[in-house]
Amino acid sequence: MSESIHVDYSTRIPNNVGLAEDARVRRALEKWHPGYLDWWMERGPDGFQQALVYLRTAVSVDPRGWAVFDFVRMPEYKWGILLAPKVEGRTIPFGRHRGEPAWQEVPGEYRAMLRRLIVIQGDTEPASVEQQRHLGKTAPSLYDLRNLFQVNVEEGRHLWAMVYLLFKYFGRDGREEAEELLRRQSGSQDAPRMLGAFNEETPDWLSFFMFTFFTDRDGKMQLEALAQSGFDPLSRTCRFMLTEEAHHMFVGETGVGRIIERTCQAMREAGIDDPTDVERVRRLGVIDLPLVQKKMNLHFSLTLDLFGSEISTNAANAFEAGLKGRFREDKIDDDHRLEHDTYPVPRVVDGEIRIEQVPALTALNCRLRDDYIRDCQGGVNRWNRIIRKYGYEFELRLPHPGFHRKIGEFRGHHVSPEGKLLDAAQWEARKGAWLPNDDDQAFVEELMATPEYRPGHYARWIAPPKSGINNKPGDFEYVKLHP
Ligand code: BYC
Ligand code: FE
Ligand code: FE
Repeated sequence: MSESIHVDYSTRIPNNVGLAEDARVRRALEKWHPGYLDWWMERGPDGFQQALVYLRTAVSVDPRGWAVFDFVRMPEYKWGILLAPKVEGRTIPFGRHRGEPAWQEVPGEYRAMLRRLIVIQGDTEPASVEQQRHLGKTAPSLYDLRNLFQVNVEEGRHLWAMVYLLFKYFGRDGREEAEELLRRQSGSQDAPRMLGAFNEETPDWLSFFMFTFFTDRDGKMQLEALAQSGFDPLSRTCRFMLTEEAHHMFVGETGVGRIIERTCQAMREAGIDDPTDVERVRRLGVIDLPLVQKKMNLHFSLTLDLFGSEISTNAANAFEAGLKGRFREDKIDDDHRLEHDTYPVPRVVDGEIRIEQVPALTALNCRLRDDYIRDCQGGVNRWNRIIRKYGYEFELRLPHPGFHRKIGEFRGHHVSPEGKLLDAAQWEARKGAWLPNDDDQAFVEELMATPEYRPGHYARWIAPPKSGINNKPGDFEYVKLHP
């Protein structure tokens, strides 16, 4: 069996890429596998490796029925290699090779650039698992615990997806990169993960939900851009990864939404009319909306840094080469070469923020970021609807893109959430009102200190979900902790 929409389980590594007939790549992956399992045991979910978790596993790449659900011990999860079906006659959709047949092998002249994109993508996947490894101990319910682990095993699978490309298409240096992906570690001094946000902590469940809402959504945008790639195996890999990514953002959006819901309910019950009366709200044992805003400010700004500099020759080169496109490139009506176009980019010039027209090719990171912000706004609007439903005036707002940035045009500047340039003293004086401060973090961690592991029960700071996973009833035991 070679390429198919069904997954071959006859080899140790489930796949639809014909691994049974590809001894070279199969052996390379089998050699890498034990190191991966060691990584999973040492840096994956801490304390739950024996638990039986109700997980979905990909069994096909057919969008209508690609998953089965069953109880699985996480180290025994079937991390498979799945590519979306080949599109016959696909051509390179953009850049200087536009219209030529899509590459089935690595184009020699772009090898280094392509490998770098794959390695960076691969590096983020295990990083997020490392960042989330302690969260099981404070889970607000078995439902949420299960969702955390679902996200974790799928991020593990995303690492496999990139490692497959490295083994299959890059030979010796690909193998070395695959080893390095297991060696670097989130937050490490000597060997940190490659991108900034993936070395930050995910210390509590509010951060986890914000991370899956904001940072996994960067994953979605980057995968969308790589799914347009003229290098067909990368495109097909990313297209299948995107089907999984949707659930990660669901976890984030509904997680934050359920926290907001619970807070509003509790405030109503207690007769609180002012949601900014933080002390009173916190005494109810729920998370105040101003703190939701602060966590949002933090995770949004950390994630914007993941788009790289607004003006970037790397991005221009990757586009011209046909390796990384724009969001929904195939739906955009233009010449897909961009040699004569411009794009508006906000920059700090002479002490003020101005919009400047810059060559569209170099502004591609900014454009993807803008598409990302629009995508985020949809979810934020749905959160605000929950608040309004309870009759509160409070509105959550995405901060200005210049707020709290370490990469790109705003690096080294201080910008308020409203988009005002500040001096260092003003920033220092106000930042505790805009980002979670020590007191906020201590409050959250104390509130969430005790997990809720009884089936059908939820911690008091979060509302139950509207429906169960795979239509399971409310008291379903999603994780059997001591099977
Ligand atoms: N931190 O021209 P520049 C996901 C470096 S998330 C540290 O500004 P470029 C997921 C950059 O590497 C999606 N360094 O930017 C989510 C370069 O260094 P070198 C991950 C940074 O290259 C949740 C220099 O600055 N996938 O999947 O156009 C859970 C100048 O670069 C950062 C991808 O990102 C940073 N934030 O864009 C699990 C897709 N930003 O080479 C998973 C692949 C920039 O000069 N990556 N630098 O030493 C890319 O497309 C691009 O590399 C980036 C950066 C968009 C990341
Ligand atoms: Fe991922
Ligand atoms: Fe994800």
